[in-house]
Amino acid sequence: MTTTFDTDRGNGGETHQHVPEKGPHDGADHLTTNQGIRITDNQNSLKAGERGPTLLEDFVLREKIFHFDHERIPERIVHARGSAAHGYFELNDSLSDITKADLFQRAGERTPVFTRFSTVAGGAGSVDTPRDVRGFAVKFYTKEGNWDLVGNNIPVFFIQDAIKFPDLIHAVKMEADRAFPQAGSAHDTFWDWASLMPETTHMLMWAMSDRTLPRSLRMMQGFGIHTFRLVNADGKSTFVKFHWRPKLGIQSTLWDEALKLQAADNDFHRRDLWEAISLGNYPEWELGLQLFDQEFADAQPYDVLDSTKIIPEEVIPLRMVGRMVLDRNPDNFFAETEQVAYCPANIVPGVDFTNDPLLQGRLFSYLDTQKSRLGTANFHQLPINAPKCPVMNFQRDGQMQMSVPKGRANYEPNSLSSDGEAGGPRECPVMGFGTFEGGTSQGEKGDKLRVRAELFADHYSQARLFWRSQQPSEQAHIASSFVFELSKVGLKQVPPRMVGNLRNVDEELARRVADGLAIMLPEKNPAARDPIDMEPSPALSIHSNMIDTLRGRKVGILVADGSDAAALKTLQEAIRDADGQPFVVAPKIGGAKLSDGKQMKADGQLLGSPSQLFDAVVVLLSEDGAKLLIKEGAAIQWLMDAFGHLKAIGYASAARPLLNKAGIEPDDGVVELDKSFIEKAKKRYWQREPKIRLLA
Ligand code: HDD
Repeated sequence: MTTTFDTDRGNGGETHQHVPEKGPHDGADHLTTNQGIRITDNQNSLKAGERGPTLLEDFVLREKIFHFDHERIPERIVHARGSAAHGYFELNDSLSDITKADLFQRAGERTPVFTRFSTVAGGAGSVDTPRDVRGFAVKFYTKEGNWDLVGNNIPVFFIQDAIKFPDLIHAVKMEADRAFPQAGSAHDTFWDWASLMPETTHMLMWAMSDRTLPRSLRMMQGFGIHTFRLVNADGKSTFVKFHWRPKLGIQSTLWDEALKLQAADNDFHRRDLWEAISLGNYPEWELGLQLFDQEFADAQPYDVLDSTKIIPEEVIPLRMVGRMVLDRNPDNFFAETEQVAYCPANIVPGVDFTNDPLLQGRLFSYLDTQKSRLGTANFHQLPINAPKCPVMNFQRDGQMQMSVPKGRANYEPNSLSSDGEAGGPRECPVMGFGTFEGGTSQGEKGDKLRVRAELFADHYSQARLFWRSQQPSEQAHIASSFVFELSKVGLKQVPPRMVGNLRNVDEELARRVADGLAIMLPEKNPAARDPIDMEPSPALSIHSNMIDTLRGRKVGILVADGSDAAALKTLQEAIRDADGQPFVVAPKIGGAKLSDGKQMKADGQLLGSPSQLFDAVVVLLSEDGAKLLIKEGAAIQWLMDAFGHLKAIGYASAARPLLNKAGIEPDDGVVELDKSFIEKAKKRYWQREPKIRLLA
């Protein structure tokens, strides 16, 4: 690797940019130490004699090992595993009537962003596809400074008050004494804690649904969760909730599929995001706003400052105002994805906080964590964190100070300019950030109290709303997830307590979970506030809102020697025409000799390309190919899994014996190959599930 200097990134000063080495003697730049000394030999340390000890004098070796020893920084306490990309936000509807934020003024204008997606519970090296909430953090580099919208792919949170966050995270992460399980909530401490905290119930419904098993980071929604404010030039405030809507629609995997994906590809989501961007299939989300005023807030049966509550879209529809496109992969994972430091307190004029007690606590936590993670109060100077607008103040010095402030002015006020020196920047009362001062009726002017407002005590109405808004196929997944998770709990008092809470959500759900665990239906736990029946919200269902498309999806095609070359070509073209990605799988990576006598290279070998990696599959085999693969367990499993994961299966008639061997029963999604396959491949076949799986 060679080191060059690139001054063109951010305003954080010079950065090292690593350029791949082109090979020996090909005119590449010289290898140097960090002091710029050219290195003659990068293969051998300096020794006393040919077989003698290595000498302390070898500064080239020492510097290299020293640097290597310090390459890691503490991983994030939560959201440690993540993947990110650069892109832009483009406004398509001016919001100047409701906010003075510069990025929301001019339709058509683009603001650069860096967006990081993450799992919550697992460590940085854990897998991509556990059942877990996904982080959805966007850093907007606006002309007025950085604005970070640090959200999740679920619109509510587990707790109402930040003081409970350390308890939540301690309970969900690997257990304190044994350091397992990694990256999952199916264990004693999480459910012990959650069952004692009825306010988690709404979020648990979402967490046990398919929302926590996204098919791709490109196919999930994002939410700012809290109620924020937008403030216009006249100082008028409007409440807002932020929503990101994926262009590709929401799509999730099945639980069995997610488990198998972990084995097939630890980096399934990271690779998918990287490859989509590399191929020019840029992921895209629309930004939608739910806007409302104090009068609306006061009229709701829940508190808009409570982060365990949504405002149904049917009540306040989304105003779509722009789109985010991610069009560039990071140049360096550590420098960008690892060192990016999001903070909900990074806000621009025209956007403001509310008194949501969860948000208020976050305003402290993130800045604090960056100091321990990145080691210095100057972390904002790292190129990925540096604003793309001027930064001018009198903050000085500190570890790893990268800028070289000039002159004597490091305090304010000063009168140095009257002596002809630079006096430095001054306050900006008109354009600067001004905290919204308007009164609200949220009680913030009262005495100092450690209490929550009365409406926060309703923990079940919205959990019930979520349950009642799901399709039967989704309800079966939720009930089964509760059964699975609670089946992993060894503390005998916990499952009945949890089911006792679920009786407040829905009796049928509680009964199904109790049956699945083979326990007696426990007493209903007393509710602090009786739930009310809210109007079901169809927008909360994934299954009824799925987009039938091949866009952004992959179709696996199994071939072997003798497969029909013309049929393969036609199929690949049809998939591409539908914006899908064909992926040819063969018993050998070198490919197969097709019917035209030509050898065709495969995209993946059968053993390393199980069908869970695809959204639909095709078996394009000749009679001989089918005879061969009927003896290959991986081919049979390939089909069984595709069927079990409710995917469309297309087949050439000669492949029928293989389908029979795999126990594939005919249904709407299993079709002999013709043009209709492309339409079939755009869907999942939920009606197949009860025939092949005993769900709770
Ligand atoms: Fe948090 C990271 C999202 C509540 C404390 N959080 C973090 C990240 C996301 C969220 C997406 C990763 C950002 C990245 O990619 O680097 N967190 C949320 C959401 C919450 C929430 C949507 C509730 C609505 N968080 C929350 C609370 C606290 C924290 C209440 C503390 C009181 N969160 C942190 C943290 C992290 C973090 C410890 C770890 C790494 C980091 O901040 O930079 O400060």
